[in-house]
Amino acid sequence: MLRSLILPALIAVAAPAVLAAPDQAAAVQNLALGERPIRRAEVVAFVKKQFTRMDTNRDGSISPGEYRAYRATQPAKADAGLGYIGRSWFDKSDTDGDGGISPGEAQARPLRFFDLADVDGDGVATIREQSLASLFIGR
Ligand SMILES: [Ca+2]
Ligand SMILES: [Ca+2]
Repeated sequence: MLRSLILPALIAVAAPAVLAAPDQAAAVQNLALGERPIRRAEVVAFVKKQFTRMDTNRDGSISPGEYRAYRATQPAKADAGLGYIGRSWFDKSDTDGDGGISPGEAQARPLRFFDLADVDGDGVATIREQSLASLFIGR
């Protein structure tokens, strides 16, 4: 419960920094694990971009049809890493059960995995930290 209050605040703080650094934002192609350190703000930026791509009718919510369409064209799991949309993504992400995925719901799980990886909580998941988390991610 507490987490659901804290996360939006963190997101609000992290997002402008990404927007102010277009070079870094543009470099966010994927969130593959084990290749380079990943910043928490990158996860937020990636999921936002991905959400926009998925929400083809631009109603601010991902429908089951939009989810399936994206799944059919997304990068391979190893390339997408933290951003991979798995088979159970929709059911696990729709935490309020309203049949759509909101931006907040879309961010919650990847950020949870990120926080799992970022053991020391400094906002960066090092390659070493990612290798530990990859044992849990995708299960
Ligand atoms: Ca939509
Ligand atoms: Ca929902």
